[in-house]
Amino acid sequence: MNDNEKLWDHLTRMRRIRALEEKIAQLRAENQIVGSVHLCNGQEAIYVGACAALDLTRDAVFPTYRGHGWAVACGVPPRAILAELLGRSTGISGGRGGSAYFTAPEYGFFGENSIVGAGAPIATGAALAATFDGSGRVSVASFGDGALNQGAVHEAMNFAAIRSLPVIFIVENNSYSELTPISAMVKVDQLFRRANAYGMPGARVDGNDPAAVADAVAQAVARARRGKGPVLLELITQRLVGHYIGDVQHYRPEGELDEVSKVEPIVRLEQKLIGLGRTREELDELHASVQNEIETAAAEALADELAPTDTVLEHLYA
Ligand SMILES: Cc1ncc(C[n+]2csc(CCOP(=O)(O)OP(=O)(O)O)c2C)c(N)n1
Ligand SMILES: [Mg+2]
Repeated sequence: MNDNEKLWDHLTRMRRIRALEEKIAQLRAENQIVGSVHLCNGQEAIYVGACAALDLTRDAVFPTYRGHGWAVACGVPPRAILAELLGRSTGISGGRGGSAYFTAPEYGFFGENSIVGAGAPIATGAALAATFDGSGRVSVASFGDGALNQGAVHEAMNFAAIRSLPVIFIVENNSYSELTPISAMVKVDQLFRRANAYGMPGARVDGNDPAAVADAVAQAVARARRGKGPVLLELITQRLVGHYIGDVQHYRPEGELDEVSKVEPIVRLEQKLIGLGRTREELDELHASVQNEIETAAAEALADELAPTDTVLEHLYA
């Protein structure tokens, strides 16, 4: 693939994630989907860029509750994600995981998690296992800016560094932790500099540019596969929606959403592709075809059977 084709592929995947999130928002508003849902609109370039640099036949991604985009980027079919959120037995986790807890290890997607920061020690454990099993696997722990203040994340980064484990810590810095700006929580605004404290490299990357993300993650992966240990990547992005569906976002300064909408990753990538010779018609066609794909997936998932209630306790360990 040349650069133009690669960017087109990134755009297709980012559009697929956005269309899925928009459909999920609609299904939640209609109460077809119930419960708490966290969307990733605006952060798509991170998932698409990072997954382009991974070998998902052996690498493992550990996302958060805001994980639908990671799942799509890992290759989980949107239809299986929609069926999952709709509580259908055809869902990727049998309709038992829902929006925040589904898992698809066969795609390298090792489970969402609603405990802020909890993916970091799990990913570090998977990286430790990789040093024994000869798989060459690299683990990716992805979490938010707020999660960087969790004790478990510090412990995981320190352990990974001292053992030189093949794990990449990705901070999706969307500048908010629920309703609180990161500037109200930490004195140091360059979060990647915390890597120094553990003796690992850290870098800040434009998280709204999939090519920049892919480059940074590819370097980190190559380093980790050589046995050189972890890296902390701070990817700067914005979420274009509330923390959860229903969040009225009163905490946002006036005009902020308008500003971030101008630099959001899909708009930017489309402008770049036009500069490379693509036409507005081609871009609109892509948009329509991806939306159509998601509409079909949703219609099919809605027609599936609900997961049976008599098996609700299966696979439950307590
Ligand atoms: C251990 C723990 N503490 C608090 C919460 C409540 N909580 C849910 S999401 C969230 C914000 C996390 O912000 P960030 O890590 O920046 O991720 P983002 O939601 O922005 O993707 C908090 C505090 C939780 N789920 N788990
Ligand atoms: Mg955040």
